[in-house]
Amino acid sequence: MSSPAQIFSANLLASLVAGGVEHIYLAPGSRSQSLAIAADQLARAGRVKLHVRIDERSMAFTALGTALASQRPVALITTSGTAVANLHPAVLEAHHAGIPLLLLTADRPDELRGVGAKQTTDQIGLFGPAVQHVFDVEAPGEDEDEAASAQELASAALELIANQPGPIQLNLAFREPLSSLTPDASEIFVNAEEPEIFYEPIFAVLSAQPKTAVIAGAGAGEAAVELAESFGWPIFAEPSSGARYGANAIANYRRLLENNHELAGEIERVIVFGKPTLSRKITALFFDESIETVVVRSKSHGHFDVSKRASQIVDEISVDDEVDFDWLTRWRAVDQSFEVPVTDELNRANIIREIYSATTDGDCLVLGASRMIRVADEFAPTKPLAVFSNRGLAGIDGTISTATGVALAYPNDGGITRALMGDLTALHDVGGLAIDAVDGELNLQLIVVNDGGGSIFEGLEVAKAKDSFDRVFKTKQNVDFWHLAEAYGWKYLRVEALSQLAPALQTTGRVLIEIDLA
Ligand SMILES: Cc1ncc(C[n+]2csc(CCOP(=O)(O)OP(=O)(O)O)c2C)c(N)n1
Ligand SMILES: [Mg+2]
Repeated sequence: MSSPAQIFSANLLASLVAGGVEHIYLAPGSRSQSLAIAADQLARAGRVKLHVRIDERSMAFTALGTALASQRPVALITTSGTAVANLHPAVLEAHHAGIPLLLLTADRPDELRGVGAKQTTDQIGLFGPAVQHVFDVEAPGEDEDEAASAQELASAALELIANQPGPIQLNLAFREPLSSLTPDASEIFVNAEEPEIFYEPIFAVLSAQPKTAVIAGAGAGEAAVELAESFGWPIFAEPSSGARYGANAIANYRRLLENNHELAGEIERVIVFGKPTLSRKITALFFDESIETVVVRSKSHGHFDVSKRASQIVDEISVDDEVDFDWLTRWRAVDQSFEVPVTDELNRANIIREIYSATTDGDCLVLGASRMIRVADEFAPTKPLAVFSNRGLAGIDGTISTATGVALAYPNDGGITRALMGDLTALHDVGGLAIDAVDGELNLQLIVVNDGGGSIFEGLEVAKAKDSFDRVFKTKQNVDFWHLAEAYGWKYLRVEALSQLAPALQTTGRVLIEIDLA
């Protein structure tokens, strides 16, 4: 006999898959058993990719990476209780970076809530404003048409997420019997309709005169490049903007601004795409009273207006006259004059150069938070590459898992996912090294710049008080990355000279590359 829980779960997952979900993540538990069974059936039939993890926190970041790289909704299944809370860090990042996650959180039915039943807490409202919607779904029962209501729920969730990418919680109560072996989800085929998109773009016609710079933060995308190239404006693009390429990209913008080059003083207007967070000098432009700020709305990162001075918040831009291309010519010349001579020292700038030169079409990069992404912003060449980073909240958590999720979304022919991070960032997510063998062999490199703690804080005033600094900021660590890699079944390479880096970057499979900068 089929249990109502199983009928509901089989239809829900079959409908999500029909509606475009390609990856399901699962961490096991009893309350969510009907969902697990349905997910397994769909995966065995080749209709979806299922990834099973032990730790929900790491699982959620892996799902985040997959959704970030594929730009498609990814479903996550958890049991009730603390399992749900473990999704929270990734949910926050997904909320702030507009990453589509469908959280299927199993729960007890009404009669078991608030009476001390085990593994039961208030799961509605747990994520606060970090989820854009919570569906509080009652336990499926004998009398209802569970198949139809599950299908309606799936299409409502997919429509919401298509209109506003971010996390959505489907809190699903289940009553005994919690599962049955029928119906088989893989035999359910649902006709999914394309979700309706409710979106009205705002057009703006700007004056062609002001000397303009385009600023591309995280999630900016190619629209920023198109605008800059159409009107001859220089573009200052962060590494994970998806816009750091093309003839208008000013590779050395960061050093140029930091040196207060006079050309920077001539900027009269900035047009912002995405969420720029890496450079104080860029933020200063938004607060400069003599500079007009125009913000382009981002579907993923909301509209960025830190100084609350945006003269306009728009979607598409045209200009009223011819623009003066001499402005761009001057930027290009100054950009070239800021090129730094290349040495053969093992330093951060050269690490970035080697990684960018090894990475080509079909490969991709994941950049952890902290120091190295800033070094990339300063020294990375302009080159059209897929570069991902969690800049919604810029946490140092979940980076190994995010990179794994990106690699799982990129099952391309031999391409390599290279994830660059600091030592503390790597240690924060050691659990992410545990990968399900069923996921197959991944070409995934974890490049850990080991400088013995959090060196980004060396820029703080307190760094002068060395003892205090070492204890409460630097957090020195002595973890043996070789044994760590061994324990989790990863290859391990250690780089102590720059000449060793390029060959290490050609390693296939799963490898942890430790770069010794201590
Ligand atoms: C979850 C989380 N906790 C704390 C921080 C604050 N934080 C920012 S950078 C950093 C140190 C990172 O050290 P490491 O990964 O070794 O990078 P490094 O700067 O040394 O290259 C910390 C603790 C954060 N961003 N996210
Ligand atoms: Mg460090």
